[in-house]
Formats: sequence, C-alpha cells, structure tokens
Amino acid sequence: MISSNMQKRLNDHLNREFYSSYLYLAMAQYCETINFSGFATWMRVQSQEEQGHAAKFMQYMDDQGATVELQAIAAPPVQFRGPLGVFEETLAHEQQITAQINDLYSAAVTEKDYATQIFLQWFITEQVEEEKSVRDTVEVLKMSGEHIIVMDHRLGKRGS
Ligand code: OFO
Repeated sequence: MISSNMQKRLNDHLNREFYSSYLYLAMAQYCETINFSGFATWMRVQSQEEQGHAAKFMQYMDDQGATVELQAIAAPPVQFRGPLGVFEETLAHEQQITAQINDLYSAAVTEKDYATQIFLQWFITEQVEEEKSVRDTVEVLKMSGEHIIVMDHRLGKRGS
C-alpha cells in the first residue's frame, strides 16, 4: 500500500511519461517533414519506449492497489530547430525527467516508502542510460557538420 500523497505523485509522473512519448512522436513527425527518416525512426522507437515506462508505473500502482488516473496529455510543439535541435531538446527533456524521478525518490525516502524506492531504482538507472545515449548523439551531431546525413542513416537502424 502507498500513501495518497505518493499515489498522486505517481499519477503525475505517469502523465509525464505519456507526455514524453507524445513529445518524441511529435519530433518523429517533424523529422519526417524535413526528410530525416532515420532520425524519425529513432524518435518513434523512443516514443514506444516511453509507453513502456508508463506501463511500468501503471503496473506498480496496480500491484499496490492504488488508483491509476489518466490525466490529459499536453500538446507537444510541432516545430523544432533542425536535427541537432531535436536531440538538444531531447537531452534537456530527459534531464528534466531525471530531476523529477529524483524528486519522487526523495519523497519515497521521506515517507519511508521502501517499496516505491526499490521500484524507482530501475528508472534512476534508466535515466543515466537515456541521458548518456542522447548526450553522445548530440556530441556526434555537433561534429558531423555536412556529414549529418550519415548520422540519419545510422539512427535509422535503431531497433529497440
Ligand atoms: Fe521515460 O525516460 Fe525518457 O522521458
């Protein structure tokens, strides 16, 4: 069982995971419009991964007998600042999600909610991996200049 405060926090975070999925889908659409289909593929896979994160939150809340509340998902932007801009915004977004996961963890520590702490540990590890992968891509994109099309090809190979 979790507290009503924790239930609210988890529901709020569930909405952030859905927003992340929506945001990456919007980025995929934008990449298609500028003819970077490899970038679009990468973003679509990322969007699906975020759905998986949301599913983990719902499963945990179900396991704890908590009420899952599906809140309205905010509309993401339509336009972005080119292929590099897309990844820079992804990095900023993931850093924000990391901070929010950390806040959730702090709340679980304050409440002595050990089960939620253990549940969140997977996400803490996942955020390190997500930030690293996106940060590495930003760095390579910055160096690629006119070879950015090679990166489009490489990113298009992402399978999961
Ligand atoms: Fe769910 O990790 Fe990205 O946002």
